[in-house]
Amino acid sequence: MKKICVVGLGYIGLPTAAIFARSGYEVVGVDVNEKVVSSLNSGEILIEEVGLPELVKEVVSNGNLKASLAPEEADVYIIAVPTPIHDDHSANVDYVVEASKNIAPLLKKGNVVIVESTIPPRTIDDIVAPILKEKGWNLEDDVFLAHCPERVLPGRILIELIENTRIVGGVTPLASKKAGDVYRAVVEGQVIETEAITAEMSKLMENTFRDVNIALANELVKISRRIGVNAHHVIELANMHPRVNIHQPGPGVGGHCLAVDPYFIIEKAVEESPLIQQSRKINNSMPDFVVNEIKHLVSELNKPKVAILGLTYKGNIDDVRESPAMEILQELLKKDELNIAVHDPFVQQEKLKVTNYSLDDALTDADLAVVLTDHNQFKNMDENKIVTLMKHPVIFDTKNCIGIKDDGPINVYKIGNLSGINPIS
Ligand code: SAJ
Repeated sequence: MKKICVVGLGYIGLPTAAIFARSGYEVVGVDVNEKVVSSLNSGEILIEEVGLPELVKEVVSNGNLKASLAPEEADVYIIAVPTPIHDDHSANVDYVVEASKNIAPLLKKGNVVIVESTIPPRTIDDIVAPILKEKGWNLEDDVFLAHCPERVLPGRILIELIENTRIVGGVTPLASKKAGDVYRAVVEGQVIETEAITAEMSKLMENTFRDVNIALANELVKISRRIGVNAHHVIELANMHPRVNIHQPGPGVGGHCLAVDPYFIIEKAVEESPLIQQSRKINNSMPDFVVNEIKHLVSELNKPKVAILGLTYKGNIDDVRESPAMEILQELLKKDELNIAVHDPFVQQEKLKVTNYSLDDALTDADLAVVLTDHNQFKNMDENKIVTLMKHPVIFDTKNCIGIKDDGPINVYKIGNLSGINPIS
């Protein structure tokens, strides 16, 4: 049985550690956060992910998974620490560097080191490999280094960790093979071997593809407003073509992946990436677009009440990182003429500076309700209740997700169909 040391017990490291532990490996999970370590050792976790609490309880109680503040000697090391961005949008790989330095003294001949964190192209070859070489390790024959990017969707992590295809890019073909074999023991999807830089770039291009595609949809929203066509119908019809797949427009692109990863490519090839840069700008402009639309809609009302429905970066999760909804909220709160009431069924009150009202309280006497996240609760709202509670029953749906039709007593404005809309009076 092999021993695996997973460095970083976040959204990726923890489920990864748990899955290897479930398969019978001896796993030690490492984190700098004492609370994460102590709670894990008592079988508790601090993040939300479907099925994870039960799995962690099981593998901690059967002794296969334990947590520690420092890495331990193992056969395989998996680094899954965050790679945030600096204010200038360049990648901050400090945690990857620190993790590599911490494990370097523990290495033994035959060990496999895998970086799962999302990293700019050439990070494995130019930054991680030299750290291990500095300790005297020969990366041809003795220690096997590879990048294997995580590709899972929050909410489906335990399923996708097993089912998705994994790309394993080693610094040598043997490293790809050795790292690939680590995943082959637990992954049911394909495990494909390539070079480190190809693995780094393919991961970044997956998220960049979505970001650019969403930018196209968001640009269509603005064009549609100008020329008077319903962007949602346009996308629906265009997507009936077997080779067209335009993504959905919205209030912006959030999360720690799509809104971040394209910058990792841009920083390495500024002149060659105008399309990727422009797409980031378009998506970053959407919160302002939504704020302006809200201002327009309530411009004829005195101290209007605006109900903000949804704050997370996407539906049915509790994550507000890089959330365009949070940006929109911050902007609206600056406007004294507005009375803002927020409701998000997933976000805990302690994470917010404003009150998280119940849906009913947020809607009571509101002049406008703005849906910023496609939580299931908003898709199935009760029409009669809205009419009873709101002063003006008007909904601005920026996610094109609510079930309420525009032919009843409620005015529903969709983000892709805003041409010629008059302020509420
Ligand atoms: N969004 C749109 N329109 C769309 C789809 C998404 O505006 O048509 C917005 C969402 O509302 C959200 C943002 O984009 O604000 C990102 O959401 P997402 O569901 O596309 O992705 P993430 O960031 O939760 O996860 C992505 C996934 N990548 C791909 O699907 C290619 C996931 O598989 C990756 O593991 C993850 O990034 C990551 O960690 O890189």
